[in-house]
Amino acid sequence: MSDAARALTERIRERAYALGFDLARVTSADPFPAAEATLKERIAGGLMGGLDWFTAARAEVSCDPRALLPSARSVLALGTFYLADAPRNLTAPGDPHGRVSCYAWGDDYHEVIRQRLDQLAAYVRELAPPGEEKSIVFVDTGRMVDRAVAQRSGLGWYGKNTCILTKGWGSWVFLAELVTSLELLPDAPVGANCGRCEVCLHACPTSAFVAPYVLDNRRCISYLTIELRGSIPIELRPLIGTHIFGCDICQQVCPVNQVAERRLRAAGQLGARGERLEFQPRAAVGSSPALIPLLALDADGFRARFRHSPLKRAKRRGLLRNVCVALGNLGDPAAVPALCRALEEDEESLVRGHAAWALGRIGGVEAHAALGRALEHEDDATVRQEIRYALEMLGER
Ligand code: B12
Repeated sequence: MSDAARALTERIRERAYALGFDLARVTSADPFPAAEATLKERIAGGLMGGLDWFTAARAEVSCDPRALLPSARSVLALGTFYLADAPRNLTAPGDPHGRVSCYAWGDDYHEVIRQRLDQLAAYVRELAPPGEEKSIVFVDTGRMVDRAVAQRSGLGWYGKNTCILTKGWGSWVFLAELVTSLELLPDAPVGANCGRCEVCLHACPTSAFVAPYVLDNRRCISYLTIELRGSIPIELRPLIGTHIFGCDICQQVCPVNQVAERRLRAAGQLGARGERLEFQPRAAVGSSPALIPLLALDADGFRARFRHSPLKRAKRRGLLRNVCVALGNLGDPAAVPALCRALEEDEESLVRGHAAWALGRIGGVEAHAALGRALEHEDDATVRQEIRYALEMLGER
């Protein structure tokens, strides 16, 4: 590796830090055969169930940087710390609140990081002789296997919960990449691992970990509350608790994260003064939003409230479905009038069906009456089935 490549790598790394990235490591643009084999195995085994876009063909492309940029020589792996301090649950009797995963409290990271990546790519272009450099950037949605890149570049190591853990920031980092035709100096992977610790595997309320490093997507609360478009399987609903968008449990219980959080707090990088403004809870989202008002959101209200927030991904129908499940799990009778309105008036059958389930869980005279009324005029077969199930739940009490 020439001194010029070494110097170039350092300049790009420095600029990445100056732009707000917290970690920047380099790996070659060689393929990731082990990741490709794992991805294909998981897809074939149904563990990526529900993510129809995650096909074997996609796995091949995402594990080969040169399939994405034929002239690629290096990949710059980038990490951005996002944890912020905020009350996680504000629920009080008569005022039920839900939980939002902390990656979604602030501005949408895709937008924030994309801007920084574009600035970094422009800088890299300036450094290279005209016409000689090509690069592409990725954050999350791109066809790049983010965690495998992070692991090989030494940005972090695989935790048993499948998240990439880093020395300074725990797993509270977003991953992104710049794939470039420039020759940069590669870093070595880190030797760390989870040892005998399996805390995360046992903490998952839905038992989504089939084994260490193996997640069954179909049981993960993050999938169920963000990516799943249809009905949440009835047997999993009680296990979701008050999560209305994503879940952090397998990260919160991780001892590596707990040590990192304590260290960051002591160093003033976590807590009132040290946090990144962009990932602080937005007023419209917060870390623990009141649930009853969310049920009253119409399409325009939803768009306005979640415009630059990751929550928009769930769409109105998905978020209100989750709100119903959380209210059913909390069992607070204060939610009954709003749930009755959702059952009888919401335009989305998905929301009406989950409102029925929640009313069945909470019970009471008003809930019972609304379910009976709805059964008389509901046309949708799935919602009718949900209502009958809810009435059965009430009958069993
Ligand atoms: C699909 C997806 C999901 C799916 C998960 C499906 C799945 N089983 O992976 C769902 C919607 C459930 C999800 C949830 C979450 N996600 Co997501 N997700 C992705 C996405 C788009 C692809 C991930 C992927 O390739 N999965 C395929 C599986 C097979 O990969 P894997 O689990 O990493 O498998 C590797 C390891 O298991 C390892 N391995 C296998 N066996 C063994 C054995 C040993 C001994 C070792 C050491 C390693 C090892 O090799 C595999 C291949 O690399 C990436 C973005 C991207 N473009 O990469 C973000 C990404 C992984 N998600 C991210 C985040 C933040 C989350 C959530 C924390 C969000 C939340 N709070 O709700 C949760 C975490 C859940 C969890 N424990 O993984 C971050 C993770 C950052 C990090 N520090 O790791 C990413 C990288 C997005 C980003 N750009 O920042 N996600």
